[in-house]
Amino acid sequence: MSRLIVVSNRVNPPADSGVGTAGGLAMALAAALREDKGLWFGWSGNTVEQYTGQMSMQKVNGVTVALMDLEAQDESEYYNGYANRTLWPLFHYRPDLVAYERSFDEGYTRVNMRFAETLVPLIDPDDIIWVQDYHLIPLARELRARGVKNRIGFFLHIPWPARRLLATLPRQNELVEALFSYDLLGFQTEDDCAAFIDSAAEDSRAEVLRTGVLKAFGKSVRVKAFPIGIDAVDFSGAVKSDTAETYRKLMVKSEAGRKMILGVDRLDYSKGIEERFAAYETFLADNPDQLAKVFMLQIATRSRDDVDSYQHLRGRLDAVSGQINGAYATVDWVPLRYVNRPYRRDELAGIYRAAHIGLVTPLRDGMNLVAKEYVAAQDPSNPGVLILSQFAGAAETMTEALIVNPLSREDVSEAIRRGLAMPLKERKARWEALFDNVKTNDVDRWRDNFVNCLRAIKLDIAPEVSAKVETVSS
Ligand code: GDG
Repeated sequence: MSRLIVVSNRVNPPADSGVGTAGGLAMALAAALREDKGLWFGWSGNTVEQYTGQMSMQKVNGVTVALMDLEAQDESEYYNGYANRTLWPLFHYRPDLVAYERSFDEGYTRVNMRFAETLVPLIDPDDIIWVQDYHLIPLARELRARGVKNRIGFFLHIPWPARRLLATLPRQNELVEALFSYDLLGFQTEDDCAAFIDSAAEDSRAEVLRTGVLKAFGKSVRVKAFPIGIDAVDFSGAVKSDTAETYRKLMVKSEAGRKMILGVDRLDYSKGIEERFAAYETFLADNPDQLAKVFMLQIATRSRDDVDSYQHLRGRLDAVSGQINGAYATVDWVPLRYVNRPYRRDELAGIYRAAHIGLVTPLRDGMNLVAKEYVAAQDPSNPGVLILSQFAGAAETMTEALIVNPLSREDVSEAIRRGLAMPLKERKARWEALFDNVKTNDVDRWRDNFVNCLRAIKLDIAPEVSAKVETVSS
């Protein structure tokens, strides 16, 4: 079978269950590549004075990786610039935070060319190439320009924005056109697929050849939703570990009979942490009978510290958490525990299990794996309640959660009240349906569905597309 090459911005295969602190993407890819004996290519995270195109090959936690270094200017223009100051806020519906700078755009193109130049010598004719996420949208175009004919797929981990929003991006058509150099485009949800098709059809005059197949710029591409899942087997191992049990007990002890409302996120404005704090404050204000009977634990691990909007957010969260505790704390009760240090995966599993409510309220999120991990960590005989934002991709399938509008303090506050009072029978019924979904639609299924679809593409689509093209030209 053809070899799989995964390309992503950063390459950091986490160790097996328990010890990692990596984000959703890293966990998902490492799990996929360990089984598939593939190659993972990307940026080492290091910068050098001058880019040389050299690469180091090594085995990291059971995965073969090829790493290249970039220049400091690349890091600031491509990574901290176009990827995280332009595309990330725009795709998460925060045009107010978007920076449009020509140098970012140039850095983004330059780095994608560097990725292509360095990767080309590693590609065998039979390989299939799977490119990950918004950092690398133009990569297939650059590979094609260097003669690569292999099947290339792209998966977007974050939402695709509505057409009118995308239209605010200078040269947005170039971005859409670049996506037509792929054979397969994967999105997290049906909603994202529809938004992409809308952008392509309305602004790039793409033609829908048949369901999920678009043609524009003389090329055709298959578009499909592949909702990502967690590594359910690995995670259930973490849940059963001694460390998880130690942490569960530690949390139960520190709860002292109180109910715990838990949030776990990368510290990012898209996760709605400040709005969540505000909703919790409303809950405390509206439910005086609950004071000292509950507390919230928010774990928010720092990320993208070099980007100013993240520094600003950190300051805001420090202030708001301080205000809530200042207003409500008593000598023997702290209503909000706000923690910035990361926890190991197995420690986190124990913390999830001890929580009565999993509060997952992003303002926008491609999927959100925390919602799935929370469900997977619950005790089947006494599960907690998941409260989930309607704007997380996960809400498309996790319909048995209490679905809320994260922008409405009242909505979230009422869901907290309802979740805390929910009878065991209802908690079990909701959890069973959710867990079934998390277990079945796991990361293996996500990988297999995408890779199989990409492998099948020549057989599946090419004849039909060429037939159509012939009809048109004759
Ligand atoms: C992107 C998309 C999409 C968090 N704190 C700790 C820790 N985490 C882990 C969680 C979870 C992961 O980070 C976060 O995953 P999410 O899916 O919630 O969010 P992003 O990092 O923004 O991921 C997202 C995902 O890609 C996959 O496609 O779902 O929408 O934005 O796994 O557990 N892990 C450990 N310690 C922590 O303190 N070990």
